[in-house]
Amino acid sequence: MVNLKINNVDVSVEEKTTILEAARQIGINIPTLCFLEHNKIGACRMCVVEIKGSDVLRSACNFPVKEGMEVFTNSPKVRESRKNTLELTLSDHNRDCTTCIRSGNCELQTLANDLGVNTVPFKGDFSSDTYDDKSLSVVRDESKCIFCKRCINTCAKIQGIGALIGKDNGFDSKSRPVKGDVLADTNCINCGQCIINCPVGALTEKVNVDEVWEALSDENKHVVVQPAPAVRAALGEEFGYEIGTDVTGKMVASMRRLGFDKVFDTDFGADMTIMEEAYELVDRVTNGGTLPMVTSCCPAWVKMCEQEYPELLDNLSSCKSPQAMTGALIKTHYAEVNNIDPKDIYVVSVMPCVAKKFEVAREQLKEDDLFDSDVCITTRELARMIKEAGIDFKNLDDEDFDPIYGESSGAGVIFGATGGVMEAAARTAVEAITGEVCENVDYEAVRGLDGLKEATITAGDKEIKVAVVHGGANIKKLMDKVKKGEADYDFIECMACIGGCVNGGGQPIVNSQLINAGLSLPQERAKVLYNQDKNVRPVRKSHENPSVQKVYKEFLEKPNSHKAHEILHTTYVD
Ligand code: HC0
Ligand code: SF4
Repeated sequence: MVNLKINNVDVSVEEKTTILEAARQIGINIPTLCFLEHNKIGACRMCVVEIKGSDVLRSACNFPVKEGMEVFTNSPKVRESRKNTLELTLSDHNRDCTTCIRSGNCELQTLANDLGVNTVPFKGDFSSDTYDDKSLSVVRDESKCIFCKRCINTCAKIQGIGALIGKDNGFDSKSRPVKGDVLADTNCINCGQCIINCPVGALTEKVNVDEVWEALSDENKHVVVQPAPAVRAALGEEFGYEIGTDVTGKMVASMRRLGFDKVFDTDFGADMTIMEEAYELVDRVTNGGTLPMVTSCCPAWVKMCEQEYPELLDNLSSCKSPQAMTGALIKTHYAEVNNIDPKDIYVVSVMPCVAKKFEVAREQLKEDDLFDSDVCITTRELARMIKEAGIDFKNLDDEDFDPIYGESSGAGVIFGATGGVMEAAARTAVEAITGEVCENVDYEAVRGLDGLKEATITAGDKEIKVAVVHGGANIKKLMDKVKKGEADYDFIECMACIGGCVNGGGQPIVNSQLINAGLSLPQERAKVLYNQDKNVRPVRKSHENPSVQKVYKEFLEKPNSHKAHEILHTTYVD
């Protein structure tokens, strides 16, 4: 152990602990702006501290403790230095806070308030006013970039992509596309992890709220909405609920207040995906199809596969994602049964993901000029719509989804967490292979946040080797092995975001101080979904969902039927 004093208080910590971590142990939060576990670069100089005997202020985030050290986190010298640095940062920051999407949830704004910085003495033009909104998912505003490099290192280290790099030197340094002038010209996979790691409003989602308002006010349109599994696990955060609060009932009620004609559920589509995907797997395993089969419901992973692993495109499941399946069934079966012209139906997807904005626009997800889903907004955009409409979210009574396309199993809801698709698929595939009812449906081995999870699932005399991987860099490691024939799996689940969709790029943005202090967002939000699976949903297997059974009986005949293939399966871009 190392013994030191911080602000005259004795502290004893393990070797190699940083001053930042040591201070936290005695309840002192040293301010940070650039620091993240994967961005320990000491660039923002917000976390500087004074060490007795040294004239140089040190960055607490990457300076290790030493025996006998005396640290001051709040001395006049420290406070003055932080203020000067913050003023300098603000001098090249477009401070239009009143109209900024991150106002109220901006780490720079919070720091300026906390540190009492209320004037900016420097004047002059900003070093860049480049505004890049060509991507369908991510908008870049260089006038807000503070060059903390969080996005750069998230994209490179966590996602393994490297679509953003630091360009230019000194005062002009900004995060910029690795090639060309716009992010859309790079290998960006649209995951939006850069957005949720950005402390300011330099990276934001492409906002599609106006299209939704327009549809809602069009009397000739039948407007239906489908929220993804993970939305209900995080939407409450935008209304002051604790992280990990289930707000499903209020979410549904608020959607009705917004004026949607029907509130359906992507979880229903998740059950449909499982039906098609589990039978596709059984077919590939028993009839010698391309293995390993790899899930295709994460559009950021699909884009990565198309760009970097074209030789593995046959490994991708041909199933459309739940979001697309729900939309496709609404525009076919639902339209037919309710005698509505599919052209008059407008499907709004609410997703925890900004890559889904890219997915809804894919040509492959279009039939007779009609897209499966018409527009995709994020959890954050939904929250803004609810606020704009003046809906008192907290005081809404819980309501239920509308029948058939709003009914789902526990298997459908766990899709939103890493391992969920695999577990859901196992529940159906095992019974499809053995023809027997399986009592134990908890596949614990594929749950949790390990970057790579492996398991062997037994179905009668068959053993199915599976892997679950999340985070772009982890996916790449695994896919490089698959490419070389070094990975002996039958089925792989890939989700581009760490923790799966619960931690998607469209989810509420949480101040990094909480995450740096040990909060596991994916874990807290996933608990909501696993609780729904175990304690709330009437059934836990996709094939036991009565609505799924009804749709097959009335419309699709059976999983992987000709009709199911026409409506629910897709192709990829080589
Ligand atoms: Fe997901 Fe999905 S689980 S990708 O992670 O498969 O976005 O939540 O909606 O489509 O269901 C996101 C979340 C979805 C889809 C589902 C899948
Ligand atoms: Fe990188 Fe994902 Fe951001 Fe694209 S969306 S720049 S891939 S982190």
